[in-house]
Amino acid sequence: MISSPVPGRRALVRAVPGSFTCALQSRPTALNPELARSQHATYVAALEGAGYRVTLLAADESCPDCCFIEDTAVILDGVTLITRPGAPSRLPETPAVAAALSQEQPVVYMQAPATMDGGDVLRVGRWLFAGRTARTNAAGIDRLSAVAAEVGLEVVPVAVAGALHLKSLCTLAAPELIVAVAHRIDLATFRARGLRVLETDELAGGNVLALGEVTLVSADSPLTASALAADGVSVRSIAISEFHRADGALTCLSLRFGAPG
Ligand code: CIR
Repeated sequence: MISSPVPGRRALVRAVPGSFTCALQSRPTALNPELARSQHATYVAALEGAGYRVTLLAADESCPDCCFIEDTAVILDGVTLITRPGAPSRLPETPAVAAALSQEQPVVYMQAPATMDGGDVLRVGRWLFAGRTARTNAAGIDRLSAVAAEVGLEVVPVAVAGALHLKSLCTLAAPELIVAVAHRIDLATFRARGLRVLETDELAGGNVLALGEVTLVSADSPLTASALAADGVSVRSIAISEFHRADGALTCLSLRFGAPG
């Protein structure tokens, strides 16, 4: 078990605002910022336990969704693309994130009408699978493709229906192993590239966070955790129920350098 920082592993997270009660939700239910903060603290501790040096950005009360920081940027090799989140209420989240990320490596921007949420970008090796969703449009994917090409990465567009983001449905669980919610996405895209896919029937199971030696799994997807463990993946389950209630998941709570997934 790792408990001290591993060189190259850094993560940026953003605190949960009191206004989290007004976060975007596909199914409105009451949200509890205090519970979310407690779960966020556990999440940060898990990143640190996996060797990540974590920087915490202050919350912005005028941005109820600001803790879902993954959507504001796509970190590539030597350059970071600051996105234009597809929900207008989330556009003001990006300047503070851009300022923090520009300390690490050069940042470039996306211009209107392009939109993209980072939750739609799944990196596997040299591929960037990019979900076409209500949040990420064709111009956004074109911009990502242009920036990615400059650093030798290839964008593979993926059609996504009935989910907020591509990574709501599938993520990287271990090198060359994708975990995906069954029957919700065309898995041929992954299999054609030699990737294995572990399908799960649990909705919360499609979003896991591979951190090197350990992969975080939502406590709401115990069967996925068991299946991954049986496949040889070292898993750790953590509770993020309050973020699920606002359509969030594990990957969306951080931006990571040096992470495999
Ligand atoms: C939203 O609707 O934008 C937020 N309530 C949830 C964003 C979750 N982001 C992610 O999974 N990458």
